[in-house]
Amino acid sequence: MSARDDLKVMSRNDLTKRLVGKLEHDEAVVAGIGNTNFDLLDAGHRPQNFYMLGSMGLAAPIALGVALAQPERNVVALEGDGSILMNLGTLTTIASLAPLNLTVVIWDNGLYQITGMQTTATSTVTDIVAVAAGCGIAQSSWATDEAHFEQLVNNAVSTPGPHFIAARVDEAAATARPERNPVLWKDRFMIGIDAKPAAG
Ligand SMILES: Cc1ncc(C[n+]2csc(CCOP(=O)(O)OP(=O)(O)O)c2C)c(N)n1
Repeated sequence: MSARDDLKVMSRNDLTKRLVGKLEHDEAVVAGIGNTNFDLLDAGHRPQNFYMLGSMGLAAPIALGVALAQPERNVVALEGDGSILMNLGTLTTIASLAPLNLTVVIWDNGLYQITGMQTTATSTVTDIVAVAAGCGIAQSSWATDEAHFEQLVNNAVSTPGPHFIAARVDEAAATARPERNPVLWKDRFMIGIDAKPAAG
């Protein structure tokens, strides 16, 4: 039993679109493997989006690196519960380095959905917000409904972080798929965040 048990299950795709709708400037968004990056693309490609193809648990550390390298830019990591569970140590690093411009968003469906719906520990015993707070990310919250999620995102992009937001989400099948070309996305992202000049 965890605090998660009583929370509203929301549409992952809808929440992703609400999040992207709150971005006003050149915020970088780093999305983890599978549904998180499928839905980010579905919300409309932005040059400042990076789609992690292939490895779990890397959205938050990549986003951390961008946040540290570009302290003037707000950076958002989107990650599934299974993926963040695979790389929990990154939460302690984020808490220790405490970048003011980083927000981690977790889509918690309690599943390793895209590899066959195996359940994760968040479906039973683990409260990922309590984990993040315990790692030292003081501003860690569950989103209780869509309006609260938007309020948390507004707060995250306008006040000093790091912020950690988790939402219980559904298992709807994603429809968009980024082209499976990691170098292409890396290059586009680097150009999008001014880390590499656009080819003349
Ligand atoms: C390091 C690593 N281990 C295992 C896999 C296989 N794998 C790919 S996606 C996935 C499940 C991802 O679960 P989650 O992050 O919760 O996202 P969901 O599929 O539920 O949206 C697994 C086990 C992988 N790609 N990388």
